[in-house]
Amino acid sequence: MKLEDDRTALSKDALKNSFLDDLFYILGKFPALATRNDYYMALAYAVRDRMLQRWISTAAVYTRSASRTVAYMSAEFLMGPQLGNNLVNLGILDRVKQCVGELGINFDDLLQQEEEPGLGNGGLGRLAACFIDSLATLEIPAVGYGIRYEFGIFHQELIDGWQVEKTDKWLRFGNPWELVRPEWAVEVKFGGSTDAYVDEHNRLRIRWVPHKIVIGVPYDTPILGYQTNTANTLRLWRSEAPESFDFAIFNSGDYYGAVNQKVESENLSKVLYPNDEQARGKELRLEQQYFFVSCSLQDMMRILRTQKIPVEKFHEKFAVQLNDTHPAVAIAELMRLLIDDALLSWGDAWAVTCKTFAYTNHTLMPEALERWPIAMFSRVLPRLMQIIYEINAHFLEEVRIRFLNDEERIARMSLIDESGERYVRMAHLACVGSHAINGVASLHSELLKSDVLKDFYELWPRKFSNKTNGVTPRRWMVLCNPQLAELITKHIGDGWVKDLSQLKALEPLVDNAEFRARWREIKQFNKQRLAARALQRTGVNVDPNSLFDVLVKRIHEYKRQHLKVLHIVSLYHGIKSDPQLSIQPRTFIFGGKAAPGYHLAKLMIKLITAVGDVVNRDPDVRDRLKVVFLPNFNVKNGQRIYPAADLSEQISTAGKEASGTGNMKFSMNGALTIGTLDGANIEIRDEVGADNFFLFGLSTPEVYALKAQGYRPMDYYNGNQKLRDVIDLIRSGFFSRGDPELFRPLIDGLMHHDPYMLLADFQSYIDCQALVDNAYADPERWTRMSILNTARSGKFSSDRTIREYCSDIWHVEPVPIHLLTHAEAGNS
Ligand code: F58
Repeated sequence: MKLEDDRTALSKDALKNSFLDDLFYILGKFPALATRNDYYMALAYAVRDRMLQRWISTAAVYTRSASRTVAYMSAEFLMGPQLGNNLVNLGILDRVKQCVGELGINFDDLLQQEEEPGLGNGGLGRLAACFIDSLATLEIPAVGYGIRYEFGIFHQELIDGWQVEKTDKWLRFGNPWELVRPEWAVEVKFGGSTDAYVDEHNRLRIRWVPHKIVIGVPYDTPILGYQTNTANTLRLWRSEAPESFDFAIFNSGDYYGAVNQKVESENLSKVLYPNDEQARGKELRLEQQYFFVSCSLQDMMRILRTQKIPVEKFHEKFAVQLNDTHPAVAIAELMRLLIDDALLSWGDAWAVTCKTFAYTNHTLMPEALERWPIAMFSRVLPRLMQIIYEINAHFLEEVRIRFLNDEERIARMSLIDESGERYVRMAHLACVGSHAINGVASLHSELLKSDVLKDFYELWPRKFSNKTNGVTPRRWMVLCNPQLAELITKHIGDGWVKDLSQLKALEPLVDNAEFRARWREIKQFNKQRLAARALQRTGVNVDPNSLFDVLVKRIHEYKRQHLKVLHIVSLYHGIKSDPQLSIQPRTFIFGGKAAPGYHLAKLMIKLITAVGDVVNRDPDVRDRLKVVFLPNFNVKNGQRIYPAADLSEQISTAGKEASGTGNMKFSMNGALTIGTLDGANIEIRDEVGADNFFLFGLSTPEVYALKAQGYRPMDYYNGNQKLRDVIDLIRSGFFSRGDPELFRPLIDGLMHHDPYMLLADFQSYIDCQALVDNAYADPERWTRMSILNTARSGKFSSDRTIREYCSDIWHVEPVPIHLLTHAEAGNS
């Protein structure tokens, strides 16, 4: 009994004992020799023991229960560091901090030691991470299925103001949070051919004779809910070569050939594609997608067998959510497993499949919709190609009957794009094989219905719904902004952490001067912390009393980081022309990665840093304006940045950003937003009130109308002196040491094409920034607005989002877990 207590108890003494025990018996070190990483690992193992007790209890209950399980399939899970989050969810953060301190170790150093698993590009991957946190917190049986990339999103460095990519070796020092489960490995087929044969029962069957087989090995990470006993699983697949496969080559004496086979198989899960748009025509990417999808569905089949549930009831056990189209090949794969392996009829298999899947779309950019060349698809996945053709034949028959041979419509809707080179359209496959389709913010869902997926909406209007994104308040408030969390809890209790709508109770406190003062003090503290960090990382000294104006997200033309630059240059030009110009001192903070092959995005980074180099050095302005680009924006850095922001920049062209989630993190942490009517900005503004939001720019209908009437950016340039000054200054080479060529691709692009209409929105943006200045000049007014932003951000908890998915799409119920003792676990 004693032993059990020590390994799982949450008391200070027990935790301290475990920590030292793990240092001795897992790391094999004693304090005099222990490195900071040894201490981090020892603490992680001590925490993991507490989690494993919950994990085992959860597994025991789930194995016994027939309850429906959510399988969240995503090619990306941008988890961020685990230690702090697990401590928050276990409710022992402060206690552990104290313990570690008493042992003479700096707790923050240990948190810093963790290499974050950056297994995602941006919003989509981070959303998956927030969702699995909420699923566990709401006690919903769920598994996250994905890929255990050996290299996550690249590490960004800035050299001479240019982005340079370094590999992300996140597994270098080991990963204490995962457990490998080789006993549940599965085989995945690739390439080769198919043939038809008649089996011993006289049935016509298809055999897939692959060119290669790869083994998928599951690596499991426990995902703890906040103050619950639920610990769900994130199951990520790593690819390995099958041992037997090498034999033939080995025997022929081709040792290198055999080893190469192994290397090739392991390549599959080697690296995350760093594009935040479609990786066009990359065969390895298609192989990655099929690999994790096939592994995951086979895993679900194994679970059905264990629980003695017939495959006909697959959909009763599992609700599979497709996080965009990257896992959409799952629709064809489940059909293959049901038909070829489980011998269901086409009709029965199709009914099960459609009741299993639901699809979330995350983009409105037509060029970002995934499609695979037919030639490649057939070569890599010959059996799946056949199944997709068959699905298409059945589907087009339905369209034909419904719309009476409307051939244009049929061509538009077909799963196969035949307008030129032939492609498989993954979004169409996802729509056809799912019973539910959703967008991620209200405007986005409307635009899916009226534009991107219009034909599908006309065919199946009831499949469509909106699920506005959310973020987890555990990581994005409690963990990253502990002082604010404490202040809130002091005034309204701690119920808000699980029910964010309770933040509403803060509203009356805007009239409490003491509360406002403390609110400001906390923001100031967070700003000082970020300023210290900025100095350390960039050498730029920023003033924590200046307005922190922050733009952090992937670098993309549609997100318009260069519009922000135009604003900075206009202020710079303004001060140079009139040194008495009255403006609020501002620090412009940028962060974000550019896809390595996206040249214009990389040039945007160079433009930001080049403007920064001039502005930060110029004695006429440097006390009023500062520009910093914080390298390597990731979850860990985000946790320092959001709480320190005064102003959140959400300035995409209306109709382009599906939702955004950074916008929510800022607002929750008391930053005010300057933004367009795009994505979830609209809903944020609806919630916080128009008075507490800085709105500018064209609306989506205005953008469409302007485009339709023939947009001529030159007209804006010619008609606006200020805009001309700004463009001309950049174009002259002033920020590029006299080289007028450097930024020409960007500037010429704006003057002659400007697909994202920066010039059309320029004046409105500048005017709106003047209103921001005014508001910031009155600290009491600003603080009121800041408090109201937090108080009214309750809607943007991912708990709310997940509740909606549960009731409208997945039809799943909570399954509470009680903690098992050793003895009970042994008997179950
Ligand atoms: C993002 N998409 C949307 N894609 O841009 C953003 O508006 C939304 O808030 C977020 O999803 C969550 O819904 C996004 O991050 C990717 O990173 C993909 C990675 C794989 C290739 C295609 C893009």
